[in-house]
Amino acid sequence: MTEGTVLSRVRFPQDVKTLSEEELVTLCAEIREFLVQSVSQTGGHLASNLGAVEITVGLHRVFDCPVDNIIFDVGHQSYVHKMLTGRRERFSTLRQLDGLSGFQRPDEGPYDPFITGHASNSVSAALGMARARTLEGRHNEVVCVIGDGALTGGMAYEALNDAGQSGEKLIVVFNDNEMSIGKNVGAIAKRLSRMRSKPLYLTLKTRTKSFLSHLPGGRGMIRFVSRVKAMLRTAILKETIFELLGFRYLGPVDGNDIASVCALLEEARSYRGPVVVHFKTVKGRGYHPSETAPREYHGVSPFDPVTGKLAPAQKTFSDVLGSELLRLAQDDERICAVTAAMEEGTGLREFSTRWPSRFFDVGIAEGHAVAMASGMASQGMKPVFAVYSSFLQRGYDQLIHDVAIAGNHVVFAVDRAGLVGADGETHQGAFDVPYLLSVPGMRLLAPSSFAELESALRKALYLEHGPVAIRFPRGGEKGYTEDRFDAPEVLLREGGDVTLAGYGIMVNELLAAAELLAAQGVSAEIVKLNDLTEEEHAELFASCAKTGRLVVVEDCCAGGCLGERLSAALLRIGLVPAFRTVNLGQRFIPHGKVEELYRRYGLDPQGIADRVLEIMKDD
Ligand SMILES: Cc1ncc(C[n+]2csc(CCOP(=O)(O)OP(=O)(O)O)c2C)c(N)n1
Repeated sequence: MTEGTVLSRVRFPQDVKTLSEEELVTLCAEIREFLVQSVSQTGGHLASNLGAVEITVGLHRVFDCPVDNIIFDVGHQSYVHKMLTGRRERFSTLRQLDGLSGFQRPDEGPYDPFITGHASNSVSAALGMARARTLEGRHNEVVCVIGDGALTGGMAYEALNDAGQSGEKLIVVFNDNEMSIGKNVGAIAKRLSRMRSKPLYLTLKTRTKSFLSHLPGGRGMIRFVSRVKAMLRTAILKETIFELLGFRYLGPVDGNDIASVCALLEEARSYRGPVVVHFKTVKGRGYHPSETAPREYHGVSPFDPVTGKLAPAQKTFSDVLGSELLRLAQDDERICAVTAAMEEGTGLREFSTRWPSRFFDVGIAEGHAVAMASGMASQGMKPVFAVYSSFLQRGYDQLIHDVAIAGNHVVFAVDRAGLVGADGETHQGAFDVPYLLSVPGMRLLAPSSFAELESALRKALYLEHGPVAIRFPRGGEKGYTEDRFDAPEVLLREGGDVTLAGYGIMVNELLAAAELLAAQGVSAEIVKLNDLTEEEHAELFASCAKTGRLVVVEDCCAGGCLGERLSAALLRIGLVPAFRTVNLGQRFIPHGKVEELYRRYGLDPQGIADRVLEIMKDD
């Protein structure tokens, strides 16, 4: 599609620098067309990238990557950056196994200076790089691009606070579209949008800007006018939060106007210390379906680019969590739902409209969410914090310090536990089992079906005390749809040759593996574990004593997995079956389809069966 276009001539940042201003405008339009076509095939983060086209083109016009470092916060909006840094031809592989990542990854080349995926760390990383640059006497620029959503995360303020007094030359590009995944929340977002709407602070009109930029010395005039505007703003509106923190503040300017973007970035480049450049952008810009429904097009599966029609959603574990919580909240006014900017993803949308006073979106602030929920619990409320497994990593200290030591009754609905697929390393829920099992007093439940998730939620809210986590996977249930959650462990299938133990969604792989083994004359017994914290394993140990062989299958990392605990427990009672674990190992799991990853890492039925046959050979 790109032949004969401006885009076809642009492969690397230096190509952006040779274009005329008109060609830059054309380039931005062609990039949008490419993005829509490409993401409609692979799926990915569409709306965020469409909104950041001009900012990214402007950055590559003004700065010199890879000598200059550009870090995109979260990195979900780095597609245009990838296109302009030699990776456009690989876009059909985006988020596919062994293909391009949907986030920045240093192993894709020198243009991605830092790993990204979790929000609000870009200012910290950029400041670290700036300090290293200064210590080594280099003179390259360090730039980070951060959205207003990511700016709800406390880590960003810790970094701004540090950077503001550091004197380091650092450029923070603030991409303000007033959206996180959904509507952005919080006092700072409100204040910034109020500031944007004051007529005095609106950018120069595009026509004036392009008129000025065509005059000799016009760019200097643009810089002069923006400086005067900044002074006026400071005089009338007082300081922005950025100025209070020690940054020079430029903007706000229309971030979807390439001439304004380039002019302001050039100005930022000319300053010595830390600078914030504030761009106002439209999420989903330039593609009608995403511009009118940016929340729905934040992250998409493959879709029809002509109509924009998205595939109908399948029922997921998140939906079930949301609907059961809604139902329980009807009869119990103590139930509250907490999310860290993931209302949609965690199935809480309906809850938020039905019970707005008991719904709390705290922004991308998982640590705060955990401590806040614990505060509620300390006063007798029943908070349920619905959070992705990998994002709860951010709240680990709060989990121990603010919840577990006091034993407050907070329920953690740990969504996206296990492999999530296309988002890759940063998002795989590979660590929750070890990090939750290690917390004293924590209960960890692992339902395998929709019905069991409902039972687990009721159990967590009404039969347990202290912190309780329920881990469940991304997507929907598979063949196993029963509800056998009334005991800590259950015998799912009888057999005499080997015991297979597992939990959650992996139970489906165990059942299929048992069928494969049966075809080879091996009879497998399956013990399904519902409560991973339970220390009594009457059923499991009896099974091991019978078969003399145990294989524990888990969709979590190896270190600290349940298999390790079970092997220690078996040793303690002097029962020593032939033993193997099947899990994700001590590695970071890349992006790809979950089934492909199961296959690659031996968690699919064949992989499990092979492991069993291996221990049978040991006899
Ligand atoms: C720690 C963490 N929590 C949650 C998320 C999920 N997440 C990805 S993008 C996003 C919204 C980011 O909003 P913003 O920074 O404004 O970028 P935009 O998509 O609007 O361009 C969220 C909540 C994440 N990546 N990291």
